[in-house]
Amino acid sequence: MKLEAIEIRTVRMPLVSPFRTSFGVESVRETLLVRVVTATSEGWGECGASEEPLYSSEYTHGATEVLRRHLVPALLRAEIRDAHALAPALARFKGHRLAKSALEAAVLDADLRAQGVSLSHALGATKTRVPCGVSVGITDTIPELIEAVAGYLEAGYARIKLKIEPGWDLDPVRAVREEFGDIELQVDANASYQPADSRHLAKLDDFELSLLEQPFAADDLLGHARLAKAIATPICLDESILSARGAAAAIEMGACSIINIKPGRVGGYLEARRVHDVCSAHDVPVWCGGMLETGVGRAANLAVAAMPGCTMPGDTSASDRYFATDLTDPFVLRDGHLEVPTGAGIGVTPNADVLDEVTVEREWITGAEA
Ligand code: OSB
Ligand code: MG
Repeated sequence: MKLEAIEIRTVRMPLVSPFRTSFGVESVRETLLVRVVTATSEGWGECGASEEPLYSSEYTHGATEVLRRHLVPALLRAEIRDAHALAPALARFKGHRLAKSALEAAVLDADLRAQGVSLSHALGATKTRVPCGVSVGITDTIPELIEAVAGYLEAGYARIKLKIEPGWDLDPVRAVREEFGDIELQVDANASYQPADSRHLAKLDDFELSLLEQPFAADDLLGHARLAKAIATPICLDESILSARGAAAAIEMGACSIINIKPGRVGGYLEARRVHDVCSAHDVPVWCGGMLETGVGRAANLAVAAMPGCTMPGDTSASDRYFATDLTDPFVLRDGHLEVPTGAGIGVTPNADVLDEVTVEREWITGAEA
């Protein structure tokens, strides 16, 4: 495939409500979109990075910089045959998985659109609609949390994930369990605990949670393995899993029994499929995580959520959970499910007017400059 030009756009979109986690509050989603233009088609990818490097070391301006200075010029010079050749062509550049994923997603979208094949088909997805969960941020008070959860349950979400941190764990979880009874409930600590907190975390066993996500630091696989032996609640890893090889190691060590797949975190949708396959081979359930994506990233994530090993509802929530106006036609929750796009590529295209309105920076890079 001949890549003619690549556009990088920084967008800023207000969230409908501030999203608070143990590492900070996000009120505006600042991220970047990549558009790839070929002789016969065009493709879009979204970057999971945010304004500040709080979830991982990547952040929007850093991702823009590594794309413009290193990844895009190298890709244009590499003259790759298809999207599968992108990761090998960029492998000498260490890290920057969120940035690489956005670029690969755009190339994959362009490639699949040219072939008239949907991303879900290309990934071997088997579902046409997927049950959706919602990730509920930390609130100032428990009544505010109860109100937020009540709204999401009323909207039909199939499971609730509560963000926790030291000082915001047992009481809010107990309150939600008591108020709403037998709902599917899980918690995400975003690496905010220490192994010394293990006895405290074991008290979560009282609440029959589906899982405890990423209690310890990303590089503490041993700590997670020890905790998994000490508590009944299944451990799920997010930040720790950066590749299919890493997933295999974490599973073999007993560091987790469930994995949250975020395509950006593992460097792209093709590696996400490999993580899925490793997990399926070990009977480890997976689910598709989220990074507060616009409709562009959400469409692609729905293809991941539709893969056969994704047996738990993911963080692929409807457009109105995030934005008043999405970049694409809105994804609407029906009966707790979102439909998996069936069109070629990711199956959606950003609305040009909305996109221009939220764009704060844009640049084109062509083969000539590379
Ligand atoms: O840990 O899963 C996480 C959002 C940003 C960064 C990390 C995480 C999250 C979420 C939100 O939990 C998931 C979503 O709805 O996109
Ligand atoms: Mg998480």
